Amino acid sequence: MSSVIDWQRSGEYSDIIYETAEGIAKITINRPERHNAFRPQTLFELQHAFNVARDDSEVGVIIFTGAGDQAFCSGGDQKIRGEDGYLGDDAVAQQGIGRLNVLDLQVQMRRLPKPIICMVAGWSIGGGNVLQVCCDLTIAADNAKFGQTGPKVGSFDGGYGSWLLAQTVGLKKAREIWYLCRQYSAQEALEMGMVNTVVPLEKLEEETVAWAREMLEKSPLALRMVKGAINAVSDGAAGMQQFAGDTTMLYYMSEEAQEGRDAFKEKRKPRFDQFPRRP
Ligand code: S0N
Repeated sequence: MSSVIDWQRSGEYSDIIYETAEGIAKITINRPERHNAFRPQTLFELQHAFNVARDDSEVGVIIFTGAGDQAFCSGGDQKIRGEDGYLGDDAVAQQGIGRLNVLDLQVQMRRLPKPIICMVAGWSIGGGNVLQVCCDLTIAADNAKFGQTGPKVGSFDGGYGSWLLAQTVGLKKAREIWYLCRQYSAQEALEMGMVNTVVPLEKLEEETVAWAREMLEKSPLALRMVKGAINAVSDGAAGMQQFAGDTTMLYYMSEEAQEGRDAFKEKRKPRFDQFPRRP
């Protein structure tokens, strides 16, 4: 894949790569020898990188991808799966306690108020495909293959991996994907609405960056609100809480809210009668 943009690398990571250019952050899982399977350390680093991208006011769109052209991500690293979750190198793992920390990453991606584009070459499988489903948009290369393996390898995702997938591709198709554990081509994924477009592998980054640039021309607050609104429907009270927080942020930005703050600081009664009672 040739690069169409001058990525600048930053951060100290072992399992991922963090790069930025032109208002776009690119986060890459970098474990190609395991088809970019994630372990606890990978997920800690991904959480850190997504936070960096969230806090960077220069960044408007995030691309999430995997190293190489063989896989976006093959899910949880089965070689370090313990009795109750995935074992890492940290103090918790030393006690023999496993983690299921991909769920924290999924929630973080859903709540992150900037669009995330999943850029998929090769495999998008298991918990990796759930991460793909959690992204706002997906651009697939023509060599991409999608599927869930849980019932084959002794796991399942009853959260976003089940019902968000069902919301994305429909109930019958979601059941088929989970019950049969088949693998689907990029074209099939497009037809079932799991991805937005399919492009030749050599055009993958070019197309993804083009979509990111197109979004960067749009109003950041409008994109934030649309993401929050779409997710609020499926995230229930947590989604509404996030969306309500966004309305509070907008209210803080108004002169009306600032009058309340100023009146408190100036020890006077607020003059809210200067603001219209809107129809
Ligand atoms: C992707 C597959 C189909 C590709 O097959 P292919 O092309 O024949 O390549 P391989 O030779 O199999 O793979 C190349 C090398 O990569 C290693 N590898 C691949 N996938 C993994 C993996 N997931 N873990 C560890 N290693 C992996 C291969 O072993 C090989 O290396 P060598 O030759 O050195 O052995 C095929 O690889 C495949 O089927 N992979 C496994 C896919 C899978 O089952 N993934 C796990 C599914 N489950 C999850 O993701 C957990 C769900 C989860 O995260 C979760 C859900 C709910 C709540 C919490 C959690 C949580 O865990 O946090």
